[in-house]
Amino acid sequence: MPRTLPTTDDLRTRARAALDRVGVTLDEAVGGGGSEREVCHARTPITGERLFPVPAASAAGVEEAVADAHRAFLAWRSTPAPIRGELVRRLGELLRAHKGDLADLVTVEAGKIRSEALGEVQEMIDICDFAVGLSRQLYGRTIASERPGHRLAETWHPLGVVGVVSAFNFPCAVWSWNTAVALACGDTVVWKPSELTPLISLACARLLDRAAEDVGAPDGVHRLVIGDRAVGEQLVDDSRVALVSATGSTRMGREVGPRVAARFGRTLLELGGNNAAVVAPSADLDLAVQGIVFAAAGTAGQRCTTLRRLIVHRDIADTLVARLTAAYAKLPVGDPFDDATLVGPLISTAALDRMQESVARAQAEGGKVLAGGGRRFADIAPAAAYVEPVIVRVGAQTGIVREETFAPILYVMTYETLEEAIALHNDVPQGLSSSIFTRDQAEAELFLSAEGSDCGIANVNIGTSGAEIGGAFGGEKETGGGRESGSDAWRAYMRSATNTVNYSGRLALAQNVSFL
Ligand code: UN1
Repeated sequence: MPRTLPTTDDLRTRARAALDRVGVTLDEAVGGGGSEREVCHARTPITGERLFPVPAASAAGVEEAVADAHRAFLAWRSTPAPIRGELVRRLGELLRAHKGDLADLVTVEAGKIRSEALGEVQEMIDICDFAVGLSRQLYGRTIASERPGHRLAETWHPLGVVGVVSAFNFPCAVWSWNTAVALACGDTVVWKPSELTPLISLACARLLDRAAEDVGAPDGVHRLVIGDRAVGEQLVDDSRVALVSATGSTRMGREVGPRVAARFGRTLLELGGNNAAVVAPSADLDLAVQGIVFAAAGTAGQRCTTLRRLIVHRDIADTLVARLTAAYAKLPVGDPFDDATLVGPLISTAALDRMQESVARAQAEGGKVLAGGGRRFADIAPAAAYVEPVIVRVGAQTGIVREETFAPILYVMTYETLEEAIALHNDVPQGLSSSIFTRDQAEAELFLSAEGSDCGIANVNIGTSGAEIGGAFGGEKETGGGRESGSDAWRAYMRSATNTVNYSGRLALAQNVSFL
């Protein structure tokens, strides 16, 4: 088990080297004109300490960024979609060339273990490939007209400037899902990343700028605005921002949604999850244990798709729980750059406080802690938050179990009938991801049916996290209803127009209406 941590100086050197290779010069890093609103500090959860000051965009800088993106949109929307795809193809090439550098920055700033950081960059590469293909597949339908000599069709047009607001836990993949698809769709993007991850966003923005230069795309197809809540609010309230695609807490979405709706803008919301897995008596327990441990403890419980609730048939509950607690006892917690580590740090000590409060609430509500909870490395890195993932057995789906705590806490409950399990499963405010472990096909199909999981993602014999980019990603209820990434999520980034073309030479009104 890793016993030491890198020093903040080591991490600074590593981050600076990655930024250099990508082409980011920190001193000139943040464009967007005007005086700076304030300085934001890049920091690392590996030691909990600050790395570099990064200038944040001023109000004037945000205004300029939106104006630039809007100006670029007016040209970009008329660029043929397959030509737009060339920009995304070039971005994908640069992401491939800098995969290791970007993964380094993800690990430094978000604390992800190496394999997950590389996986996040791979998601970016994958969505670029997807969006290049999409640039030749923005299909509209031709519809049978009720009138002779008429053609009825649907056309998809670019929408405008897309404001992308992303969170610390997927500091670059979520940006890429939005940006690669938006660019192929003919939109331009203004990105407000999490204040906790400015360096990776500078690196991504630099690579996209380079791609735009290489293919001759208009300046302004993408702008980065680093800053606090005020920057996000400016995007939310700017009527030139046609779509606000925001990933974060349900609390954030509750503010963003109505504000954008008040100006009749569009939103795409990816908010909290409280994801569960049902484990049926027929489940392959070897597979279930592996799937559950990755989904619940992976990324230190900081995915929106993290497994937070386990609903286990009572006949196998003790066996499964014993196997899970044994697996948890061996989980290597520590330096995410160490290949042996599986659980890196939480993003902050504030996140650790919230985790401890939730565990205490669960205990007060009758829960029993079966594994984990100990803090690690507090002596050598008091500003960092390393914690052993926790399993809590609960008797009922009480208050805290119904909330999302962004930390590795797995609540375990039991059930007797599948109907009861599904009812428990759906009885939370959130609706992002779900899964069932079973070898009984009828059970699996029921879980996937209209009477089954009410989530945007429903899986069989695989955990709740780690979706591929090819499917649409998002969830229902307090998760916000948005769909990003693959399938036909692109439609959210475009506007459709219905066209009726009369080539008959005479006026025929629909529904046989006569007039004149
Ligand atoms: C998120 O946590 O915000 O399905 C996104 C997954 C990843 C994306 C998670 N592909 O876990």
